[in-house]
Amino acid sequence: MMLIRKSRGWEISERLATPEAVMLGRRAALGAVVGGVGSIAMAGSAKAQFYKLFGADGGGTPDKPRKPLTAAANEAYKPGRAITDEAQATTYNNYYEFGLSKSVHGAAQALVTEPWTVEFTGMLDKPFKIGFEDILKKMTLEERVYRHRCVETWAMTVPWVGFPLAKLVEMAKPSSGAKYVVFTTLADPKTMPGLGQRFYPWPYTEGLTMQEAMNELPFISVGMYGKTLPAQNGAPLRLTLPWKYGFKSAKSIVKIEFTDKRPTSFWESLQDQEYGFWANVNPAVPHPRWSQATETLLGSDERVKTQIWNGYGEFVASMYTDKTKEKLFV
Ligand SMILES: Nc1nc2c(c(=O)[nH]1)N[C@H]1C(S)=C(S)[C@@H](COP(=O)(O)O)O[C@H]1N2
Ligand SMILES: [Mo]
Repeated sequence: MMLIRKSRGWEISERLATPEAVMLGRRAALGAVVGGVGSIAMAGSAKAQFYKLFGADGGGTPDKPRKPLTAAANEAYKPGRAITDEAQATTYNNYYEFGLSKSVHGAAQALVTEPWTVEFTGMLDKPFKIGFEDILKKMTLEERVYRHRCVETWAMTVPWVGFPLAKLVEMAKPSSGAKYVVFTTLADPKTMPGLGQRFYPWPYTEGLTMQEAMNELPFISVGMYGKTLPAQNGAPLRLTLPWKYGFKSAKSIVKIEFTDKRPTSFWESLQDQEYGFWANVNPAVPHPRWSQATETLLGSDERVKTQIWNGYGEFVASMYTDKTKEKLFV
């Protein structure tokens, strides 16, 4: 199946550099299939179950229509390289809730994004819930072309439509004692077959310091390529943190919490030696199991040099000058 499929260039990098999926997920998924266990009801043959878990049926289901969503381009963040083909960016994904392969776009069409509510909780003036459409009404949309660098060494360049995370934080009015903001992703066992893998610490969570959250770069994306987000890229709203490894950019956010305790994220709680809190891109600091010196752009076979802070040092490096003892690049 997956292993004998003919690879295109960028899929080779997946095979070589997805050891976390290989080590943790795929083995666990195979166990689940062979053992017939799993918390979700899965009708059909073992093969169908296999495809469900891996999201390998991705090609079969076309994307739901996306609404046009355009906004004025903010030119302050020059990507310095060509925009990735939309077809690549929307068919080569990491969204483990829908399966462990890169081809989860079909499976992800089961995501229900209307209605969508985001809960604000923890250390803030007054906890509240707000509908996605009501958030949009309060925000001024802009387009930003950002580089994206996955810890697995693939990369892309995407025109996102959205608004600064700082605006959302301001709207929530966190209390002065809040030091971190934590993002929680939807975890719906009815539509997300990946949740059947009990091995993973669902729901997917990620966090930032308040200082990071208020920096100008963190972006809440609600669209890409002039349209609303496809399910597989994290509809209806996701984080976009261009100087950090991609796993920090949590998708399909349902909860935002302010706290004074540093959170432990999904990946950190699985393997803290490999996926830490900071996860800032640095070509000079290898992942424990592979080099981070170069990356493959989706749609190309070539490897190009990775830049420290993924090229965004002028905006973010100053936040870390007093943290030299921290594991900033894991
Ligand atoms: N909820 C959730 N968010 C997630 C992930 C995930 O599996 N689940 N994968 C992360 C990883 S590893 C990357 S590289 C990016 C991929 O975003 P993309 O599919 O839009 O390229 O999403 C991040 N956000
Ligand atoms: Mo990633």
